Amino acid sequence: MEIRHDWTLEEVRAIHDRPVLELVHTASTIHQEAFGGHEVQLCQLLSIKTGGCPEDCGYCPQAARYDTGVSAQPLMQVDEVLAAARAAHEAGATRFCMGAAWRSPRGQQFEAVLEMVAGVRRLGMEACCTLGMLTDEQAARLAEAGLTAYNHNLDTGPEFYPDVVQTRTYADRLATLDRVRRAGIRVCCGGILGMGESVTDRCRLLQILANQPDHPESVPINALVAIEGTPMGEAERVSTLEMVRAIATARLLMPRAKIRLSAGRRELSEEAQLLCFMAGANSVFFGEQLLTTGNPSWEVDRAMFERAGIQAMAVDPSPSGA
Ligand code: SAM
Ligand code: DTB
Ligand code: SF4
Repeated sequence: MEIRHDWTLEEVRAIHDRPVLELVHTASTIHQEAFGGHEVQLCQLLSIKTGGCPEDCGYCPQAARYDTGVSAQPLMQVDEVLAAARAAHEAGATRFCMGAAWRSPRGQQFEAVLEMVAGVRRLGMEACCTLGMLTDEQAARLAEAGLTAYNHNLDTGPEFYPDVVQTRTYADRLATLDRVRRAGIRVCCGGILGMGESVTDRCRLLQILANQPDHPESVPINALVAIEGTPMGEAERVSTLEMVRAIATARLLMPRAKIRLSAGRRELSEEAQLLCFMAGANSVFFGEQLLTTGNPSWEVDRAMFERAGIQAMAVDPSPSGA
């Protein structure tokens, strides 16, 4: 198993385009070597601040400028968030991910998020946040509160990014990822398939992730959930094989990362999901709600894992913020 940070686009593309059964076999072998089994991490997601976002991400139902039926809500109360985290913990989730529809966090609201993070950690769960762009000081304070990981997706390759988002740049995204890393917080960074990007754009995203000085600890691979009212409302659904190729390529490039089969699982059959796990996915969002859209229920997922003999992954025991 080779850990590299110097992949060329041609090498990434050659891996991505291998005959799919050979690609899945290689990814599965590397997965076994890196993890010594096949457990799946269960992460519960909660939208702590929904809608009304000033950004213009072309896929997002929470951007204020698109008429998607999602209304702007205030930030949830700390005790409501911790009650949801407790319920997720009891249902078997080990990581709690809090998402906010912000360009970047501010003022008293940021202080409340710090309390949420500390409260989730006290429950014995890993805590993750996705709050938009951060300053160095905000990253340091999140680390101090015990944040395990920060989610900040690059979404696609840099050449296609301006077609998806105009209110910020790829460089802005990379700068926040750098600040998170320097604060000692683990990085959760991935993308979306099915936005009209080319295979080259997908390979560019994976190349950039794999060539970071440290690989992200988590790599979410989302299938676009096409939302009416957004510029991508009519996009065609991504195929299982495209998901499998992206996941297997991510596994080969970043052997030790947790690859998360993220949005879009409701549209995948049990067999399609198992193929994704065979290709190296070992993390999912757990619970019937993502942020504003649906996901398989706890019961449906537990039954699938039981049938497949897949165990839930334990909480990572390394110290908070490490
Ligand atoms: N506002 C913050 C930000 O953009 O970083 C955090 C929340 S944002 C909703 C988190 C991620 O969800 C996005 O980066 C995007 O990758 C993903 N996402 C949003 N809408 C989606 C959709 N319709 N389908 C798939 N993934 C989506
Ligand atoms: C990620 O990569 N996917 C999650 C999480 N990080 C924040 C979000 C998926 C959102 C899907 C659309 C919705 O539910 O609003
Ligand atoms: Fe706002 Fe995040 Fe949605 Fe973009 S993805 S519009 S930043 S909530």
